[in-house]
Amino acid sequence: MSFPKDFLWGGATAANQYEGGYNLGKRGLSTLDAITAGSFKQPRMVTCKTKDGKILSVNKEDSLPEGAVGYIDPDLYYPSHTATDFYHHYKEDISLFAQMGFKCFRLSVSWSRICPKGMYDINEEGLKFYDDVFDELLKYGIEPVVTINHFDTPMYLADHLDGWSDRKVIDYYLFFCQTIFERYKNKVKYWMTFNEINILRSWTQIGIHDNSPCRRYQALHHILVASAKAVQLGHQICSDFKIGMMCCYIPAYPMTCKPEDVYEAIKENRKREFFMDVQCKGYYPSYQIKEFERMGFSIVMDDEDENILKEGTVDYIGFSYYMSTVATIDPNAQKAEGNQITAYKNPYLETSEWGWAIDPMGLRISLCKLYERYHLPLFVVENGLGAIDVLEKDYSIHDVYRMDYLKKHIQAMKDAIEIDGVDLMGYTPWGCIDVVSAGTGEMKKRYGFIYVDMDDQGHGTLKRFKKDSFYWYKNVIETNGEVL
Ligand code: P53
Repeated sequence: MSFPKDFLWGGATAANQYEGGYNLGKRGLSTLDAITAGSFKQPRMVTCKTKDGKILSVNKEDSLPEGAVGYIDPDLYYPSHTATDFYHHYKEDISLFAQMGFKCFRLSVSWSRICPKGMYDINEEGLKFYDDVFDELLKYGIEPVVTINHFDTPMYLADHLDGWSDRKVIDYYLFFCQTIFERYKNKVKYWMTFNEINILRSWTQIGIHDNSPCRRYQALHHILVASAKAVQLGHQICSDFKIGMMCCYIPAYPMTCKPEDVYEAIKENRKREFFMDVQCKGYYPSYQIKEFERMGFSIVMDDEDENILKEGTVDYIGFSYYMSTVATIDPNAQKAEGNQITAYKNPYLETSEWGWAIDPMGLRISLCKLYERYHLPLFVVENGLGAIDVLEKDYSIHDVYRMDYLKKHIQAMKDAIEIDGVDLMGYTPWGCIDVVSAGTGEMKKRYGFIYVDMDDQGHGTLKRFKKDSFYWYKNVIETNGEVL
């Protein structure tokens, strides 16, 4: 047997893509409530109002004019507002997860549902909602795995403080953490402080108006400090808590064995490892300090920060794994086509319809690398294939491609455990039920074992249907990964 007996099989989601109910239960707005849907070619846009009252649409990756505030245009469609409506379907959905035999379920809590302004304000109705959700999970013996912050910033903080560029947000985040740690300490044991910390940027995710590297890294410093403080606080509140970090891990291979390409890959990988180094080792690595020097800026730090980072290292590494990438110094290398992140095309790999390179071996390589570098338990908290599914007349969905993708990735994890001796805690494939895509805002980029009837414009009955992969994954869990 290769997977440990208590291996956490499950699935993963996030509030802004799944929950909906954006204006229900006294919830405050989040920055993500102001981004529209896009597509493979067309970026998602933020709608905002400038200081002189003009309404603008800005690419969600770009900077916003100084002082602009989030604005919701009643004539536009914003996918987060209903998403796939976990808010009203949680009982039904959790019973479906239980049918698949989930041991755990990863979700994020919406900060502005619990603290509508993100400050020292508490919304009891919001807290109660997650109480009900956790109780429902525990009823079936499903362990909640909670991402404290998954890409969302309360809009109030973005509008009034310029989000995470303001150091005060550390205290607001800590207050939020304290509130949920105390409230849910008997229901939740597994936490992650920030989703995909290494790709956080821009107003929609961290509430900053100016995305220049200097401003971004300053905000990220505050986030790193907040994460370290949250780890310490969580352990004080409950010594049983397991608090992890979460990184978007896309390993970069050198395109050739030319030493310059190898070095290029080292540089590319540092973009992820920097965040892991700080959160797992407790200090800024020297290569990053040198990089900041060359960029001509230094992070503004408080005296206590060094110590906070040192004392607040994480218990485990959660990471998402979808694809790998390649690095080269050759400017003529073939560029990858995709909706984000990957730069060059790996000639040995096929890609998803959204251009993401499919690479199960890359998962094994990542598991080995990370385990050898950090010696911490690993948790694959996202993985999966975004694909277009067809709902047949008899409501079946034959998603062979998805089973094929997952099968190969599970085999890779198995090999990493069995042959390489990696310590792996669990596996929660992304969007175990269909959710809105983070990158494109589409519904048609689906990951789930459960189909949700909803289209890119937000039309549909929201009815749930089991895909073929539902029955397949149920069997994987039942046999603890022995039958793929
Ligand atoms: P979507 C880019 C690259 C890898 C992972 O992504 C990413 C992103 C951001 O789009 O995000 C994670 O929905 C993220 C989830 C997201 C999922 O991957 O663009 O943690 O919120 O939905 C899949 O296909």
